[in-house]
Amino acid sequence: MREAAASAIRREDYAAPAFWIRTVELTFDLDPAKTIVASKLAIERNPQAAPGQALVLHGEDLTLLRCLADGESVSFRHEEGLLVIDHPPEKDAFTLEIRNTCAPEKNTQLSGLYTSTGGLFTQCEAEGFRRITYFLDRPDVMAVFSVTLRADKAKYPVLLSNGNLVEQGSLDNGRHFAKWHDPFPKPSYLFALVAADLVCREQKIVSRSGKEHLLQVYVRRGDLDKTEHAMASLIASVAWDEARFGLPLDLDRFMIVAVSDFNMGAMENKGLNVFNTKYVLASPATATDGDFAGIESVVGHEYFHNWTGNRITCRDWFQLSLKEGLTVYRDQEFSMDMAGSPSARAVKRIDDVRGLRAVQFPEDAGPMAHPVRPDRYQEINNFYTATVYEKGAEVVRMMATLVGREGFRRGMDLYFERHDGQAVTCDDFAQAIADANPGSALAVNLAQFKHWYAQAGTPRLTARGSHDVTTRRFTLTLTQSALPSPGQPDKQPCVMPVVMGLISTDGRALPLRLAGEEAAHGTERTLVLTQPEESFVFEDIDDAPVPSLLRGFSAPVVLDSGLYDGALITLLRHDHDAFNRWEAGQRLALNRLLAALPGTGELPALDDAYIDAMRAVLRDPALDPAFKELVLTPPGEGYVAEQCAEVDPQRIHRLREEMRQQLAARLHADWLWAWEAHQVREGYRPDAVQSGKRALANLALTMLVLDAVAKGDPVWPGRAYQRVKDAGQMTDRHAALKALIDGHSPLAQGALAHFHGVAAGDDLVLDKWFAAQAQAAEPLDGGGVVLGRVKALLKHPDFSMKNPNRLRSLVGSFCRENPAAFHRADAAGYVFWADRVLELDAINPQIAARIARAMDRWRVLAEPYRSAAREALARVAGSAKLSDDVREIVSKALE
Ligand code: 0A1
Ligand code: ZN
Repeated sequence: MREAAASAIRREDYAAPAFWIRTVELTFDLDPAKTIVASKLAIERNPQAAPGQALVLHGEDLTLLRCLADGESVSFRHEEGLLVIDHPPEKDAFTLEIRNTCAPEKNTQLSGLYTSTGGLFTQCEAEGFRRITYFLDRPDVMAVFSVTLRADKAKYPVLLSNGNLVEQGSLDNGRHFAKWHDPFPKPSYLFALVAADLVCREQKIVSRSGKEHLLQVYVRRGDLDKTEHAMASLIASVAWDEARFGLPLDLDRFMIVAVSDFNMGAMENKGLNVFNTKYVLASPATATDGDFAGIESVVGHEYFHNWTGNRITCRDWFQLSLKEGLTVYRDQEFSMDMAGSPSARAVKRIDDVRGLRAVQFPEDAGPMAHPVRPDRYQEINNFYTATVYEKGAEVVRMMATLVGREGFRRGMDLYFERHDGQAVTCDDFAQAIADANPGSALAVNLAQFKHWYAQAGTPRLTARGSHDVTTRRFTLTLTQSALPSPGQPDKQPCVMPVVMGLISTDGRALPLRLAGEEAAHGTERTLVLTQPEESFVFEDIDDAPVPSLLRGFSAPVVLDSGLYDGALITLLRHDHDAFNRWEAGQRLALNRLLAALPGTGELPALDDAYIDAMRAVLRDPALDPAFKELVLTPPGEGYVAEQCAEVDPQRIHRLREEMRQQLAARLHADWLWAWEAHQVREGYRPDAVQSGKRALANLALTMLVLDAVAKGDPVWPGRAYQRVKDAGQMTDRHAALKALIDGHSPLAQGALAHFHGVAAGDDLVLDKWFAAQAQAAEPLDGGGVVLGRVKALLKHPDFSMKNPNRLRSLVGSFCRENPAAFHRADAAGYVFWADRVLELDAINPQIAARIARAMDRWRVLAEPYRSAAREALARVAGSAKLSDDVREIVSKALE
C-alpha cells in the first residue's frame, strides 16, 4: 500500500535484465506465523547488458535475515519494493544466498504465500513471488527450481511443489520434508507450493507415445466425491492437446489442488495447477450444468497453458495475451470439440460471444479501454482483463480463420519449433503463424493485422447492399470505422475476416460468384476487409438477397447490418449459420427495446410477426433446445445499455422485464409444451444434450412462474417451490429458486430458507444462495428492495469479506450484475459501492479493484445517476490510503 500514486510502467521501456538466474534452490521452513525461506541463486551476468549495473531484486513485505554473495557478506540497500546490491561480485557468474521470512497468516491479499482453511498455498502470477523471497521477479528470467519443504507433519501431511518428487521423509519434532525438482526452466510466476491436509483422486494414463503419467486432484477431506468431473476433464484435456495440436504432457506427474480462498479462477503453475474450488468441486447435487461446463473449460485452460504459457512464456507482462488470448482460444475450441454436434458447438460460440459483448465491449468503450497488448499499466493485476483474455482469443481466432484449420496447426508447430523454452512476444506468435502460411491473407497483411494488438476500442462494421435486377448483381458495401479511445485519437483500419453468405427470401443459400470469377465458390466465403470501405459485387443474383454477415462472429466488431425486420426474420428462419440465426433473433428484440427507450410509457404490445417468429423457433423440431433457450432470452440489460448514448438503467430494466412478461403471456401454451417436452428422465449427465433440455425447460418454468404471479395464479409458483424442495440435482433446484425470486413470488422467501438448509454449509452452494439474492430482479412496482437485502446479508453469519468467492457472490453480483438495483436515484447503491471498495482495499486490493470497476461506465449514465456516481468515485479517489490497484481504476474513471 503506497500513499503516492504509482507511476506507469511502459512497454517501450522494456530492457533485458542485467543478470540471469539459472538455478534456484529454495528451502522453506513452513509456519503460518513466520515462514523462513532460504534461497540459493546461481546468477550470471547478461553479456548483452550494459556493464557495471547493480543487481536489483524485487521483494515485498519480507524481512531479510542474511545476504551472501559467493559465501561472503555483501552490502545492500532497500528501496521501495527492491533490494539493491550495488556492487555484486565482478564475475560472470556467482551465487547469491538469501535468507528471509514472510508471514503467510497476515497475507490477506492472497498473493505470495498465504493460509486458507488451515493449509498453506501460493499464488505467484503476476508479481507474488517477490512476496515470498527476493528475486528477479519478471517473466523473462527463467530458472530451474529445486525446492525443499519442511513442515509439521500432522498439520501439513501433504507437501507439494512443481515438477517431480525427489525425496521425502521425517524430521525431528513431528516435522517432515519433501524435495521437488522441476527440470523445466521457468519464470518465478509459475512457482507453487502447497502444504496442507489434503486427499487426492489419482489416475494413471498412458499417452500416445506410450509414456505413463500420474494425474492427481487434491482436495480437502470430504470433497473427494466431487472430483470425478475435474479428473475426467483433465484426462480429456491431455488427449485433446495431443490429438489437435500434437502437444503431449511433458511431466511424469500432473497435479491439481483446490483451494477455497483464491483471487481468480485457477493458476497454471508448472505441474501443480492451483484452482479455486469453484472450478474443481462438483456433484450433481451441488453444481449446475453451467458449473460443470466451467470446470471443463478451466481445467482445460490451465492444462493447455503447459505449452502456451509455460513452455513458451511471455517476455514481459505487456505480452500477457500471448499466453492468455491463445489459451482462451484453445479452451474454447476444446469445449466446442467436447460439445460434439455442430449445433452444440454453435451454442458454445454464442455463449462466448455473449460473454465478450457483456464484459469486453463495455471495457473497450470505457476508461479502462486498452489494447490486447497494452502500452502501459500502473498495476499489472488490473490487466487480467476481458480484453487481454477474450478479445485476445478473438484475435487468435481471426488468424485461424485467415489461414484455415491446417494452416493454423502449421503455424503452431512453427511457433513451438522456434520458441520452445523461450520468453517471447505477441509479434513472435503472429510472425510464426504468418510464416507458416506464406501467401495467406494473414501473411500478406501481417503489419496491418497487428493493429488488432495495438488499437483499443471495438471497431464498427457497416454493411449496405444494393441489388440491380437488370444486371442480376448484388453489391455489398462494407465500411469500417473506430471511435477514439484513451490515448488513441486516430485509428487505422483493421484486417477483418467477414465470413458470409447470401440467402434468398425463401431461404436458399445462394452460390457466390464475385465479379471477375469464372464460377461460384460455394455458398459461404470469407471476405477479407483491409480498407475503410470496400464493395463486393456478386453475380447471378436474381432477386434482392438477405446478406448473412460475420457468421460465427468472425471478427470482434459491432455490426450495423442495416437489415429490417423482414430480413431479420428470414435470417432467423433460414440462415445456415446458427450464430447468425441467434443474432437475428437478438436484433429483433433489441430493435423493439431501443424503439421504446426514449419514451416514458410501457413497452408497446409486441407485434405478431415477432411473437410468431419466437414461437416458430420454440416449436421447431429441427432445432436444439439449448439453441432455443438462447434465442428466446432477450439481450441482457448491460448489452442494451451499450447501445445507448445515454443510459437510464431503470428504464432499460422496466422495458426488458415488460418484454419478458409479454413473452411469458403470449407464448403461454408454448411454454407449457416446452416444459413438458423437455423433462430429463434418465440419470444426470452434464452433457450438451441433457443440459440443453434443462436450460429450455427451466426457461419455460421461469416464464410460467412470471406469468402466474402476474395473474395471481398459485399453480406454477407452487410447482417451482416443490422443485426447490425435491429436485435431485442443483441445475433444476437453482433454476426453480431463481424463477421464484425473479418472478417476485411470495414463495421465494420460503424457497431461500429451504435452499440454505440443503446447502448444509457447502461453500459453493452458499455462494449461489448469496448471489441469487444479490442478482434478484427489482420488482417493477415499488423497486429498490434488493439493496436492503444485500446490506442485511453482509451481516449474515455465512458472509465474509475475506473470502473472494463469497465477496463476489454478494457484493460483486450486486454491483456488477444487477444494474437496476445498483443504479438508484437516491445514490444508495453508489454509497454502498464506495464503502465496500474502501473496506475491501485494506484486505485484498486485487478484489477491491475488480469491484471498483462496477463504475467504469458512469459517464454514459443519465442524470441523476451520473453526478451521484462521480461523487462516489471522487470519495474513493480522495481516500488517503489507497492501493495502486484501486487508485488506477478510480483515477482512470475520473480522467
Ligand atoms: N494465469 C491464470 C490467471 C491468474 C492470474 C492472476 C492470478 O493471481 C493474481 C491468478 C490466476 C489463468 O489464466 O488461468
Ligand atoms: Zn490463462
